[in-house]
Amino acid sequence: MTQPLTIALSKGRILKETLPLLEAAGIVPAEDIFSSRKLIFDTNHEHVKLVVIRATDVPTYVEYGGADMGVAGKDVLMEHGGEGLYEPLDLEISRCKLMTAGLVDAGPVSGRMRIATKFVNITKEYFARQGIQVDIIKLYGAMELAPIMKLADQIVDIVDTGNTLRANGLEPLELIAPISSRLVVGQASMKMKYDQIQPIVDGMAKAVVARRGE
Ligand code: PRT
Ligand code: MG
Repeated sequence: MTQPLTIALSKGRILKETLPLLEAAGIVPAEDIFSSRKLIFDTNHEHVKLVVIRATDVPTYVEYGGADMGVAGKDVLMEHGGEGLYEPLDLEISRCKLMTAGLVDAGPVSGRMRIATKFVNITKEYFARQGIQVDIIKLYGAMELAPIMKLADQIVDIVDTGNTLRANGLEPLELIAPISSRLVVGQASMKMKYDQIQPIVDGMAKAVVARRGE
């Protein structure tokens, strides 16, 4: 029997690059996702639905079985911790870097460094691994502003071209991790719906390889 299958997609910049890979695996939304305000979409497969949600909510939905599988940035997955998830495929899309950054020509810091970021768990672990004690300040956006306003000495954020840093008088410092988007599958779903999930993983994997040659 075919069971219902739900795929959680990150809205925003990842979505546009994800849809062609899904299509290569034979899954096409029944209507245009970008011109709709709906959250749940039917597809060309009667039993397959797409939900389009905040990137940071994707691993949570998949972990708890609200969705069977999903697509999210490695940054989001690292911050979440990955409990309950398999990560069978690097989609090689939405590439960027997770980095520390600070003001250009910032002097040495006396005492504990203050780091502003939305990636609290990643930051804690990154500095702890080096035996450096830091105070972490959680922000939800515009991390670049924090050093300028003397809220923090450094930030941990996503860097792509580096233009955002430069435009604000900051420079990239250390690479924490190279980032790309990943396909994740809930561990319980993988057991229960393996026959439905594995062909989708295979189809997307083929598309990823084909894309490399372009
Ligand atoms: O925006 P929202 O709060 O809803 O969620 P989100 O920020 O998680 O979503 P979105 O769509 O902005 O990003 C989703 C994912 O895209 C991230 O989790 C990354 O895995 C990936 N990605 C790839 C990026 C970038 N490139 C990127 N350049 N995410 C963010 N940026 C931002 C970055 O935060 C910084 O402000 O772009 C700026 C840096 O870009 P450069 O080119 O100036 O260096
Ligand atoms: Mg964003």
